[in-house]
Amino acid sequence: MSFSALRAPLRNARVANPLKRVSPFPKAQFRASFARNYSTPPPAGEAAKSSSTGLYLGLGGAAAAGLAYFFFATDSGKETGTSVKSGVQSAKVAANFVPTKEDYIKVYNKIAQVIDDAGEYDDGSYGPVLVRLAWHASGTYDKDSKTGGSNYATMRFEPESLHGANAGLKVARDLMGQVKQEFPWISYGDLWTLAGVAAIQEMAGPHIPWRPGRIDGFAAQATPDGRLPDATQGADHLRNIFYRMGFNDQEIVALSGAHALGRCHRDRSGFEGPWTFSPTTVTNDYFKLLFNESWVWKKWDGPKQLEDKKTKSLMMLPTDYVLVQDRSFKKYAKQYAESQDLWFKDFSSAVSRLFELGVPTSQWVSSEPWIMPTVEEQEASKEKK
Ligand code: CCH
Repeated sequence: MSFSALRAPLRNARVANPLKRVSPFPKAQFRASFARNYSTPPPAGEAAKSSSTGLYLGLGGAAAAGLAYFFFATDSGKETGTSVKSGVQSAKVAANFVPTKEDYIKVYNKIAQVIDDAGEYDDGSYGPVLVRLAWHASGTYDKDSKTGGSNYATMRFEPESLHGANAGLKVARDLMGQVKQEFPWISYGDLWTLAGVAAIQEMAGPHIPWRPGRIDGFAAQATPDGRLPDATQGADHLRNIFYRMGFNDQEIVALSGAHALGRCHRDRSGFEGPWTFSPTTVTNDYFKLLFNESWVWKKWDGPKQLEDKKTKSLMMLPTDYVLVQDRSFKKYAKQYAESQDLWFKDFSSAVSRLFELGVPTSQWVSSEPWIMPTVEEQEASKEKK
């Protein structure tokens, strides 16, 4: 497949100056001032609810493949009982229903609608927080023990939902809970990763090859705290974390470019602010800004982070900044700053792999990942017919 086919078209014209980009979403126009410290207060009882709502034993693509249910792995009698009941409900749905790619496209479209329907939330889009959900669900993978990853969607359960790194993700899990009600046959792991794919593609990023097959598991399959990166650390830590998942230096840098999107929230991670001026559009601005701006340590009462000297409105985490300090990382960061096409290509394949971590090959419903068409591409193809 040629790379141009991988790349989702931009919805709207962009302004050449990266510091003055126009967001493709009218609603998501970036706020000119950063007067608000954070946009969305933390929901009460973060994660407490999701851990009980998440017991539904989704089957998704795995059901389509005729895989067995995971009735045996259990934490408590209550959980087993609820899961078996949910499993029976799923089985009823699944008995007469084998989802096709068209069905997954319907879920994709619903997610795209939810992303855009964000009102005053952050920069007018739920896209970035959904990308973070998909990444945190997948990034717990350990290649040696073959534990963690996106297969069992264990972030539905405590204590994983309460791990410090997952603060704020209840927003995203609750949103996907709504989508799940409309499409009860999809597994949470498939739903969350498909949401990450839809968010990247609908925010003008590259296509991310994706396929269904994840199954929902139990709290017992959750991974211990500490598997996701700590933003206060350096290059060695990044390597330890990402090598454990099976990624190399180039892929670490490519994946980090996701910080073109979204922002840090004081009440979630303790850090504050966006990385780029267009946090709802996938661009290589993150890399450009790392090289083109002067970054200085922010003087404040929060954790150590950098700010751009010129506008003091953008931020970089210590782990972002090591990408231009470490020699090996810097080489790739420079290439991505110089070519958005190259970054799109590498980002697409690294994210696709990330979202598949921890899923046994036998579970996939198709031998090759699918390209899910964007909403715009679907409309264009309808018009042609
Ligand atoms: Fe990240 N990320 N991330 N990140 N991240 C944060 C937010 C987002 C680290 C730390 C943070 C990836 C890698 C890393 C997103 C995607 C990816 C925040 C702020 C911290 C801290 C959370 C808050 O306060 O809301 C560290 C350290 C690493 C090390 O590599 C990778 C990889 C990806 C995806 C491929 C996205 C998107 C956000 C924005 C979320 C939002 O709500 O706006």
